[in-house]
Amino acid sequence: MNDLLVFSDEVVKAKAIGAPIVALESTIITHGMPYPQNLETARQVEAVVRAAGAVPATIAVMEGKIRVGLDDDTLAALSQARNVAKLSRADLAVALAGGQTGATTVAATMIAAALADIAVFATGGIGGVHQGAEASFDISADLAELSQTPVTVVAAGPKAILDLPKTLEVLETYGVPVIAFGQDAFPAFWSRDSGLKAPLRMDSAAQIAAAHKMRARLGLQGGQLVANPIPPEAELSSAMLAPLIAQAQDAARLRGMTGKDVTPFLLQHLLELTDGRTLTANIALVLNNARLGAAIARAMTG
Ligand code: PSU
Ligand code: MN
Repeated sequence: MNDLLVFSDEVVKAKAIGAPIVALESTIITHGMPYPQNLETARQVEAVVRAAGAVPATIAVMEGKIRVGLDDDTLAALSQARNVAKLSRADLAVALAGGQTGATTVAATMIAAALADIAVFATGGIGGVHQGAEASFDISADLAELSQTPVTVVAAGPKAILDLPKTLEVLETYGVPVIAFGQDAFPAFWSRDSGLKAPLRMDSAAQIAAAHKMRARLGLQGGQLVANPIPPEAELSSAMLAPLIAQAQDAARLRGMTGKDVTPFLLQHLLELTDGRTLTANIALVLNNARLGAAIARAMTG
């Protein structure tokens, strides 16, 4: 494994002293946000993790290696690169065997984090069950990953472009603990309240860390999903978003979008329909998740 994983100096040092580490994904950089906001956000997320007393490890596949912790030049290059591969569980081995470069989704980042012995991962939103999945069968590999890889993922809920009740049902079937942080309602990415009750609620990082460790003691596979509501001042109303989400879905259907292209297409379309307001909210919620991720990582080591 050592020849496949390449750690940044900062992560090597953190590992040597058992300091808390937070994994971060790269698909949000290459497919989730436009340049230059993607680069600014990636840097800010790392700064927030450091300010909160943990070490950031942004994960990507570069020339056939899993890089755990990226230097600023690599981050800058990734943020501007075009046609970067979006790597999920199905693609990871193929990309590595072929010496390729690509961004890791939530699923692939979880796999890499687990290999690197990193227990906590912060991102924006996870993939889930798409609207119309009963016909399209479009269910993100992120959900199956949460059921088998022991990483606690901090997100602002599944992206609001998804079918949230179905996403919760699949997570329940898979036995994934879905924990709303500090409230009863299940958050919906750009909005604090999806109108659904979260299956579980926790109010402290220590509780989340303890539950993560207990799963390991029980020999249970899989991780936890922490759904951290977007800060109130950054929230977008779901009433305002709902018709725009429907419009974006129609556009995706009309263009025959399928597979990996669906999520990036919907996010980009919504950014245009809201004059960038979904992007501003997305940035705020990622930073908020990075802060909570650092607190959980600290509680794990403490
Ligand atoms: N969160 C964001 N923006 C994103 C993603 C998450 O705020 O772009 C990415 C993640 O990498 C997630 C992926 O794993 O979208 C889900 O893609 P799909 O629905 O194709 O599984
Ligand atoms: Mn999909």
